[in-house]
Amino acid sequence: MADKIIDGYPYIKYHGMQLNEDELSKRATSFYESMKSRRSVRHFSSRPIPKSVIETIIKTAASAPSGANKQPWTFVAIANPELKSKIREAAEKEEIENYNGRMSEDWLKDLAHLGTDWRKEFLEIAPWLIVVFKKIYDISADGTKQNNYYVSESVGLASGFLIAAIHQAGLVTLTHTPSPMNFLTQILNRPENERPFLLLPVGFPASDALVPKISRKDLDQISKFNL
Ligand code: IYR
Repeated sequence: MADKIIDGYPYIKYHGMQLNEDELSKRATSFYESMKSRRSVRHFSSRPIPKSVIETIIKTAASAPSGANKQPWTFVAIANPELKSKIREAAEKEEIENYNGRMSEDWLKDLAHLGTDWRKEFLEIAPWLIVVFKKIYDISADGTKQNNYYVSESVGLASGFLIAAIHQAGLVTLTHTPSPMNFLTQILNRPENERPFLLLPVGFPASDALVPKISRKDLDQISKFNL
């Protein structure tokens, strides 16, 4: 079918579903059941993951909505061992400072039950690292700056999609935010319009992986319904 033109812009038909309530409920429940088993995992297996799987996961992330559809993100996927070692070394250098003075006593107390510390061996063990960069502006082919909008919101949404895609594939990740993380710009040689946003190791969990015994808030603690 030919595109429909409105105000000079092309539109295509959106093929949505019109499910009955039973089907709706089944689908919502099944996705919830799947997503609620997701955990941030810090103990990785070094078992390799095909590049094609990482490509597909990134395509899912990039299906997220973004301000003015600018898609202001770059996903840098790293399997190269030398690069991973460089990233680990630089991240640990910052984290040593963080855990030994830059983070407040309250912050360290809030983290104690998660068992985190400055050591980030997962950055070398996990077969892939994905670094999400946000593009604070775009550079067009002729070198001029182009605005992006709601960049952090957009890249946050894409990162959520990325984490969901990793989980749905049967893999695990951790949203790691070494701070400051400008070392990623240098090591990965990214252009000046890109800022590191998140660093995610991706892989299978180690066979003896442990996760903290923690719970999620109840629905009535996190929602209000106005009928
Ligand atoms: N970036 C540090 C500290 C850290 C901070 C928060 I908030 C966490 O939820 C977990 C860790 C680190 O990665 O160890």
